[in-house]
Parts: sequence; C-alpha cells; structure tokens
Amino acid sequence: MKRISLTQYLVEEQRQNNSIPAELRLLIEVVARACKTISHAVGKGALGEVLGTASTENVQGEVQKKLDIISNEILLEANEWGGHLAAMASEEMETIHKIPNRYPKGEYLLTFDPLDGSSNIDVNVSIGTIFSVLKAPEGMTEPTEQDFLQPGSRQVAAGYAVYGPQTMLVLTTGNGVNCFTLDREMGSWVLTQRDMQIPAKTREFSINASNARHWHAPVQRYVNELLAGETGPRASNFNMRWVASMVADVHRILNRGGIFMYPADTRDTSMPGKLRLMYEANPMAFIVEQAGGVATDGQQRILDIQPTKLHQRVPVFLGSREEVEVVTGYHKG
Ligand code: AHM
Ligand code: MG
Repeated sequence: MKRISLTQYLVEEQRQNNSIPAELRLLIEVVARACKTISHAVGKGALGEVLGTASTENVQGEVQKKLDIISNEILLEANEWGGHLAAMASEEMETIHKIPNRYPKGEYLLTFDPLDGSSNIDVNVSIGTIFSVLKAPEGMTEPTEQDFLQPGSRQVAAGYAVYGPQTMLVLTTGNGVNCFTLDREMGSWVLTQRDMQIPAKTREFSINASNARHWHAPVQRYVNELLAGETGPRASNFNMRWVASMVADVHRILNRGGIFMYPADTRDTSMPGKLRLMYEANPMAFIVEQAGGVATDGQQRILDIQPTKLHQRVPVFLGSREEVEVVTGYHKG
C-alpha cells in the first residue's frame, strides 16, 4: 500500500483544488500535531498520572478532569506561535484566548473541545478532540468574542481526533471527508479512508434514553416508533448504541450510518440541549454534511444557526439523511 501522509494529502489538495491556503494547511498540521500529543497523554493513563479530577470547574460549571486541562494547554501552546491564528476559544475557557503580542497574528480563528467525552476518561473508553476553523472577519484588528459568532456554514475546516483502539483524525476542508490513522511507531498520520460517505438509510440510533421522561413530544414520538420495531409504524427493527463520547458515536455513524440525537428537553429553559454549538455541533455538522448526511437542531440546519454566545448550547440531530429528516419533520409538524 502506498502511504499518503497528512502533509502530502494537504499539499496535493492545495495544488489540485486550491481549497487549502498555505496558512490553513499549517494550522491543520499544528492541530494534528497537538492531537498526537494528547493521544500520547491519553494512552499513558494512570502511568502518566493524567487520570482523575482537577479541583476546578469550567465556565459551564462542570468539574474539570485533569485531561481536560492538559489537552486544553497542549492545544493552546501548539497553536500560539505559528502566526496562523488571531485567537482561540475552547470549552474549557470562559472567554477567547488572543494570540500573545510576542507572536505574529494570522487570519484564522480556532475553536475546540479539547477532550470530548470526559465522563469516559477514567474508564478507558474512546474520547476525542473536536475543532472548528473560521476566518476572522475582514478588517478585524483586536479579536473579540463577537468575531467568533459566525454561522457554521462559514467554517473553512473542521475535524476531530478519536482516541480509541486506534487514534484517528477525521478532517474536512469543505471538499469531502477523509480519515487518517496515527502510525504510533512513525509518529505520522496516514490516510486510511478517502471520501467517507454516510449511508442514507439506517436502522441504528443513539440517544441517552435515561432522559426519556424529559423529552419533548416529537422526540418521544420518534423514539417510541423506533422502539416499537417491526410491529410499529416504521415496520423495522432498530438497534441502539450510546458511547457517551460524541466523537465515538459520530465516528461510528460516519462508518456505518445511524442517527445521533442530543435533544433539548423540558428541563432546559434558557439554554436548550447539552452540546455546544461552536465547538461540538458546528464542526460535527460540517463533517456530517460533507459525508452526505444531515444535521439539524430539529427545526433548521445546524450550519445556518446564527450564534449569539460563545458557549451556546443547541439540540442536535445528525447522521443518516432519511432518519434525521423524519425526526426533524416531527418537530416541524
Ligand atoms: P463533554 O464535552 O463535557 O465531554 O460533554 C459532551 C458529551 C458528548 O461527547 C456526549 O455525546 C454527551 O456529552 C454524553 O452525555 P451524557 O452524559 O448525557 O450521556
Ligand atoms: Mg464535548
């Protein structure tokens, strides 16, 4: 097998499709390198003394795990000095992180969830990193939170790394979705899946069913139909999977189809849903659409939502086209 590295892939993409400017290429390579470092820390586990809880809370009032903080630091440090970014924002930081004055500034904005699936860290189940890249608005001088509040359709790149039995990087720059596997001996990312496509039909769904009593009527109706199987109105049996790491659930869906749901529920008032728009829903929606799938908040395309807050939450329905359209239709109806 001829091995194509991430670098070679990006250079060839730039040449053939002119879709990746040199600065964006550098940015992606730096993020990928940081993910390699995070993968290494994750892999050490107790031996690296990286497991367990830190004594701090993040802006959403969630207790931070040591690896949440370590991963955030790794991404910040790796991306500060390259000259490709104007600012960064993260699930683990209350406000934006501007590039310090000692370094040159670039034209991109990076957002990330440094370690997604935190509840799985200490039990050795797949976790990941999610990232999204936007262009800074024309004429921006000092970056502010406001500059990040662009709809997901304006993303120029998005991806995730999944730290599982293998470490993989899934990437889109708006020209399909490709997957790279980390060669741990060589320390390089190798292209292992080109142009990933989500099957339009599926018989597999993902939702945290322990919240069922709080769901709104459209989600109750939809999931009840799936559970009724052959004898219900959908006349088909469905299987269920829930890893509780969005990266792992989305990765499965990219490979074999499925629908992933994290709906709003009756307990939410000001902030519907659990997942965050800027660094979870938007990058995943971009990837899913680029792989032929659909991503909505129940009403509209996630990528069309105009963000109003950096840490805004949003209901998420994504994956195989047919099923996402059914549940979205129930919301609209
Ligand atoms: P996190 O970013 O704090 O890890 O939270 C996001 C995660 C997603 O990866 C996952 O889909 C969801 O939370 C799991 O939620 P639950 O604990 O309700 O199963
Ligand atoms: Mg997360």
